[in-house]
Amino acid sequence: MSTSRKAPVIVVTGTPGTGKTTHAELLAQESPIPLKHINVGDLVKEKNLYEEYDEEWQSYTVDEDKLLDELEPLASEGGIILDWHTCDIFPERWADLVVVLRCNHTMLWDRLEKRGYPLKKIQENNEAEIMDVVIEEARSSYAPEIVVELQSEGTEDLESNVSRIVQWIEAWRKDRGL
Ligand code: DAT
Repeated sequence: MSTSRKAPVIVVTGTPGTGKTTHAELLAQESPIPLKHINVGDLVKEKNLYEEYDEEWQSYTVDEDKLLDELEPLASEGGIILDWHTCDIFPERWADLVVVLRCNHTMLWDRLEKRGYPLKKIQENNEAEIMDVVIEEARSSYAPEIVVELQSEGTEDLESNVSRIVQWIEAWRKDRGL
């Protein structure tokens, strides 16, 4: 929570496949103020912010210090959407809103299968969704009033979620006299 930011930092999180990137892209288009969509996974790859690539899990082991250094100036400035499957490494002061997307696990399984994930990675993520891993992480890292859990199963969810966040942005700005 910062008093100096003129535009908010919105964290969009959730198990892989719940719809973070789809939401972040639409939100960036529909926001009343410019918001830059930062796909943290892509940033990690582009800027080599990882320690190694894990062949078995087909994923990068993120260098958290490097990642936080890279993001710090952007978060201080505000006007960003942070799209990542975890949120507990971000300092609490960065986030103005934390959106946790949820999806039923059969649908999630299909989405991850279509993405070509290896079976164990599908199973791990599916289990994480069932066990509420990301929402619990968000609730233990941020004030309850800024954490919002939203269903992301169909296009109607996507549209209503994004319009809800747009309304939140308008209220956030009004509260600050912007
Ligand atoms: P994430 O960024 O969380 O990994 P994504 O945005 O890439 O997820 O979405 C994964 C797939 O599921 C993609 O094909 C779009 C689809 N999808 C996600 N949320 C959806 C929704 N609410 N309505 C329709 N399709 C959705």
